[in-house]
Parts: sequence; structure tokens; C-alpha cells
Amino acid sequence: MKRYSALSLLRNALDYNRKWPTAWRSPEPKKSYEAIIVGGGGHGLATAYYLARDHGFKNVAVLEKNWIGGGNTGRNTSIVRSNYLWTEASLLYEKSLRLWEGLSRDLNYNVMFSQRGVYNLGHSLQDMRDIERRVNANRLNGIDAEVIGPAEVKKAIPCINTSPSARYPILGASLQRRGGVARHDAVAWGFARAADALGVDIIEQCEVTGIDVRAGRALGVATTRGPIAADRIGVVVAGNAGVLAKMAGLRLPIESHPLQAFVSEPIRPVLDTVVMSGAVHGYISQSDKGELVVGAGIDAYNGYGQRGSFPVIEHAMQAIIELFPAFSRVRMLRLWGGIVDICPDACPILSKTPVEGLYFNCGWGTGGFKATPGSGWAFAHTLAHDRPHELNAPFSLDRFASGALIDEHGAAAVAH
Ligand code: FAD
Ligand code: PYC
Repeated sequence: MKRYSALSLLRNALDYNRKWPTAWRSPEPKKSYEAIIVGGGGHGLATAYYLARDHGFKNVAVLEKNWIGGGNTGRNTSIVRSNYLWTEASLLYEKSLRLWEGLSRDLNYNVMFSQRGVYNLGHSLQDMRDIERRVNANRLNGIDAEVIGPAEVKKAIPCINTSPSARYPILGASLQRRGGVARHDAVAWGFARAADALGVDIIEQCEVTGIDVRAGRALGVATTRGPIAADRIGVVVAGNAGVLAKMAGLRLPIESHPLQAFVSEPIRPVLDTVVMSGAVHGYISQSDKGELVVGAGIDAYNGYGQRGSFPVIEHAMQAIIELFPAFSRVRMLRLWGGIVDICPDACPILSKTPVEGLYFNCGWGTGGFKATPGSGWAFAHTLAHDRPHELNAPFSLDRFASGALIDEHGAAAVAH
């Protein structure tokens, strides 16, 4: 391992990292590829990585219109868990959680996955019945889950308000101890570096502006850097999925909504776990830098603006202050929004399409960060074999025709 002296660290700091080696190449686009992945978020980069690593693809490009990880991957609150209700969803998210558990080693890159536990609070008898049902379902699927009472919540999270006279008293919670958070940028960078090392071309500042479909088959894409041909095209653009689908003459059952989050000034460690409450529309954790990371529910209107509205911010802050009255004295530092792609059943689409050679991975809505490795793994299989893996077969587009929807609005927690 290379060692750095204090002097070399100082030199690096003063030359603004100009001499640092780049972590991935920045190649010119080739005329054609075996596979093109549109969208350089975590899911697109993971797809490219697993295509190259597990399926022997040697000629793959990821086309990103801005910079990698600049979409929802770099805007989310990084909560990872697998406690979904239905077996189909649980198994897919659990596959992902298992990949998270070995990801830093697989990628040789520290994604800072921290299994600090995730609490989903219950504030009414109905909340508690839903929690018990979900915990039982999780256990039947081999997923760790517990129901705990208010005294245990208070013991684990001393600064939370468990007073029975609170407007939304805490009656208990579900706890997934293997859940937690990861460093979102690192996930994009780790997948990018590992994919690049396997020969994947990562091409930033390359917007896809059209999809060339002839006789029912996708032949390539038009981009701001010229046309590029491909044997298969995987589209992984989150909130922009509807826009890309339209380029191929398709219409997806997706609505794009803003979703906001905020961070406070850094404070000393006060919260060593993740707390979510669907009933009051807020959730919170503390970053390694000390910032309180707070998230809201979606803004109700559709849009592509990557920013949200003030009433939602106010609503989320009220919820957090009710749960943690002491945080009313903390100053908020900044806020941002992303555009999330929501399906009618709050479940993703990982699917072939009616256009041959064209595949879509989208609809992760408010909860796709946790799925990043599992989604890439399953989607790579789908592209490589031209059919879904059994884990993502239930998430094909045909469920919207057959009616086999998988309703995960409850497990999607705060955000819907
Ligand atoms: P993205 O990271 O958005 O990547 C898509 C990429 O496609 C973008 O980089 C975009 O620039 C690119 N693109 C778009 N159009 C084109 C084009 N025409 N040509 C080329 N490139 C294009 N999930 C969780 O599991 N836990 C959380 O705690 C959580 N919190 C969230 C909080 C917020 C505020 C938000 C907004 C989302 C949150 N999510 C969370 C959801 C999660 O962020 C997303 O589901 C996930 O990151 C989606 O990843 P992706 O790679 O599919 O999309
Ligand atoms: O899916 O766990 C989640 C989540 C938390 C915040 C937004 N989404």
C-alpha cells in the first residue's frame, strides 16, 4: 500500500488534487457497443458492472447526460433496508441487502455501509397491526425483523419523545437491525471505477436525445455526441423514464414527482440509528459528519424541476420536531430535491419492452437507493439473457396488463 507523508498530503492539498490519478477513464464514444446503458446513476453503473463481471460483456457503454451520480443517486438520504411486505419485493430487496453486505470488498471501494438499524414507528393501533403483519411476513421470508415497544424505542433512542400525550404518541416500532445507511456518492464512484476496470466506457456529458427503432427493434441511440449503435439498450434514468420511453414510442405507467431532503448544521453524535415515521411524514438519521439528515414525503404534483415546495418542507420539519423536540434548536443548512419515478403499486419495473433489444429499469420511486446493487445485478441478467431473472420476473411490464400488481405503498414508508 502506498504511504503518504505529512508533506505529501500538504502538497496534494495545495495542488488541488491535480496530480491524483483519475478513477475511471473518460473515453470518446465508439460507433457501436454490445450494450448501452442510458443513465449513469447507481443502478445504471451497477448494471454495466455486473454485465461485464458476470456475463462476459466486453463492449459496454454507460451514457450519462450530466455527471455520474448527479441524479437521485447523489440526492437521496441513503437508507438501506429490505423489510417490504410482499414476498416478491422482499426477495429482491433482500438480494440487494446481501450484496450491500459484501459490496465494499467486491468493489474494493469503501461504500461506508453502516448497519446501524432502521426503526419504522407506529403511532396508532392500525400502524401497530400493519407493523406486526409486515414483521411476520419478513420473518417468513428469512428477513430479520422485530416488533418493539415504546420503552425499547426510548432506550435505544434517548432523545426521542415517547410521551403518551404527544399528538402522535409512539406505540412501538418495527426494527430491522441489518438495515442502515451507506455513502451514496461512494456507491456511484465504486461501481464506476470497478466497471471501468472491466473495460466499460463511462461517457459523461452525453445526453440521449432519441432511440432509433426500426421494424420493432432498437438499433441505437441519438446523443448530443452523435449516433451510437447497440445490440441492446438498457434505460435506467429514474425520474426521466417517461421521457425516454416516449422516444421509443412507449408509454409507461409512471408519474414523476419531486422528493425533498434537508441537512442541518453538524452537531455532536446524538442519533446512531435511522428513524422513519410514515404517519407523520418524516424520517431522520445523522451523517458521519454530524449533520441531521431529514427527509419528507413527495410533493403531490408532477414535475421535472429537481426542487420542491415550501409546505412540504414545513410539514416534514414539524414532524421531526414533534418526535425530537430538542432538534428545534438546530439550524438547517441546505435542502434539495430529486425527481422520483412512481408506479401505481410503488414497485419498480425491470423489464423487456415491446421493442426488441430495449429494456427499462425504473419505477423505484422514493426507495431505489437500497436496491442499487440488486437492481443492477438482476437487470444485467435480463439484458444478457433477454429474459428476466426469477427475482425480477414479477416486476415486468406485463403486470400492468395482467393485474398482478404488488402493492408496497405501506413499506415504501414515509414517502408516498
Ligand atoms: P439516478 O441516480 O437518478 O440516475 C439516472 C441518471 O440518468 C441521472 O444521472 C440522469 O442524469 C441520467 N439521465 C436522465 N436522462 C438522461 C438522458 N436523456 N441521457 C443520458 N442520461 C440521462 N431510496 C432509498 O432506498 N433510500 C433512501 O433513503 C432514499 N431517499 C431519497 C431521498 C430523496 C430526496 C430522493 C430524491 C430519492 C430518495 N431515494 C431513496 C430514491 C433513490 O434515490 C432512487 O430510487 C435511486 O437513487 C435511483 O437510482 P438510479 O440510478 O435509477 O437513478
Ligand atoms: O425507502 O427507505 C426508504 C426511504 C427513506 C427515505 C426515502 N426512501
